[in-house]
Amino acid sequence: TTERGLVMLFTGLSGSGKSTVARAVVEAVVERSDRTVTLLDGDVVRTMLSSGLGFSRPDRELNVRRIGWVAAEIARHGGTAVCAPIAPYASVRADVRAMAERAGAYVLVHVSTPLQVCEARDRKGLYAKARAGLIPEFTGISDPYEAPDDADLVLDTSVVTLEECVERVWRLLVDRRLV
Ligand code: GGZ
Repeated sequence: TTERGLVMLFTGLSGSGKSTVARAVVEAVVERSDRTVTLLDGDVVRTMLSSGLGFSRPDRELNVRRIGWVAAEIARHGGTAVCAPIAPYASVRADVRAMAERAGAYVLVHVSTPLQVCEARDRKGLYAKARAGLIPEFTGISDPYEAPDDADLVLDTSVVTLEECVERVWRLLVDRRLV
């Protein structure tokens, strides 16, 4: 039933690997199914869709709600939207779920890589800056991350390889008859 629209949201901390997993999932879905996929990745969204927004609670809420709205529109027309914002607030994720489910299917993936691993990786040096007080309201350090209790899948990239993450997401989509 590839005509049914699909929204997939990958939520997790900065450096958790959600963008990497999301990109690999997009590749797999494009290769293995007839679905057309739009990736709404954090960086691009913040440049194009949410330019001007910062990281206060209201700005994050607006950012994630915009992503959810665009994703739901894509799903409403039978497409697949893969989104990878931190999306730290449960209430906003619930709004996204509601918008998505009205339009098609919704799959929530929690990329649960522990903070200490994300911080040890510190690919962009942001955690060091946050610890030094140079970035206020940094998720996990000085700003909240509300872990979801409604995730369809939980992936800890410090324990599971990228390939296995992709296979687990793929199996979920197969089980739900979404691919
Ligand atoms: C968290 C921040 C912050 C603060 C800049 N807190 O690892 P990155 O760099 O590439 O991904 C992070 C990205 C988070 O943006 P999102 O749009 O995904 O966040 S939200 O869903 O909460 O709206 C990080 C960078 O932006 N970054 N400042 N204070 N991450």
